Amino acid sequence: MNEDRRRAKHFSYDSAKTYAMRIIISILALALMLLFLAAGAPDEAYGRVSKVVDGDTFDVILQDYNSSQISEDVIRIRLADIDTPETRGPKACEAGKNASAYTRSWLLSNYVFLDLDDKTGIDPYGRWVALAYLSEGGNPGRNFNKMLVDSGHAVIEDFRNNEFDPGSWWS
Ligand SMILES: [Ca+2]
Ligand SMILES: [Ca+2]
Ligand SMILES: [Ca+2]
Repeated sequence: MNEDRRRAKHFSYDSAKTYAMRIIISILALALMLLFLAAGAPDEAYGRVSKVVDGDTFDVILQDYNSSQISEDVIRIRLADIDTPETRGPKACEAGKNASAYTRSWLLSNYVFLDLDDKTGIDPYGRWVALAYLSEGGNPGRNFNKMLVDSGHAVIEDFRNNEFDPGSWWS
């Protein structure tokens, strides 16, 4: 083999290696992106809880948001895929009051990060369906929907028409 041919062979081996590297990097980037999408977006809105209506419903004074669908400064949140006992009407009970007290103690006057439901948005009662995360060190911390279930104040009620999957909260 003369010198030129040897160099040519060497070159094609190197470029094949580079090409393979590029493919691997692309696959890794795609996997990361999918992971990010699956993990949700806890920073779609951020604000301070001004009122707790009951265990799974409260108002947030928005400080920041990146959803073009929001047009108000104060939005009502209905925590997604869970249900706390009632505090009003014929089904009102002590457990409903306890759930409200739990939510009030964790959230009232505190800041929350919100992952709003991109599929259903505002429900028929004018409430944003969402996951709420405690603000911990200025970042999205614990999933409050999950905390309500773990503390026994709420049960899972998985609506299939929204973007959330409660099964993933414990994985
Ligand atoms: Ca309820
Ligand atoms: Ca979302
Ligand atoms: Ca769901």
